Amino acid sequence: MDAARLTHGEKGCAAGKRCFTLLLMLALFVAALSCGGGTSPAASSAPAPTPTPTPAPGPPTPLSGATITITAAGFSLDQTSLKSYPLSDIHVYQGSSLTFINADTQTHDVLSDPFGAHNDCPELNTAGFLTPGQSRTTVPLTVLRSCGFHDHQNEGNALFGGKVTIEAR
Ligand SMILES: [Cu+2]
Repeated sequence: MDAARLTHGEKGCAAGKRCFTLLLMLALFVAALSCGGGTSPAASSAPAPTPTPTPAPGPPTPLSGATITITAAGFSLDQTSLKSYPLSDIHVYQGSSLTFINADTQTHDVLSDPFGAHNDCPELNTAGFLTPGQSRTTVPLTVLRSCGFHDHQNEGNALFGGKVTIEAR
């Protein structure tokens, strides 16, 4: 079918100069089109970002535990937990524990907020007094609530504190 059309077209062109002029104009038109078209795909393809696979939407899944290291600079949350939560807003599943490591050369005393009473989450008080190099894991956090915790020896210093929220599984 295409071959037949081509043959027919060639015959038509061979008939006169007019056909050549038309072809020339057509060629120029096509050239102009491809020129104009040449820039637009290049412009549109350049900024087109590769669709990055986005992680699961919504809030991160609560942790099944977290480790807080204490140095002279304050508390720091373990890197794995930090991918989901900051130290100031840790979320764990019910029954999880927090582990505190004293990596300082001084003693520290990890207790529940509030300052003075230390009774928001009594379970957190089981971390307690830690000598240099000592670490301790709290008893499981079973009650669904939010509790701040702090180093009793640095009360009021925001660097020596954090918060944990216990969530149902
Ligand atoms: Cu205190």
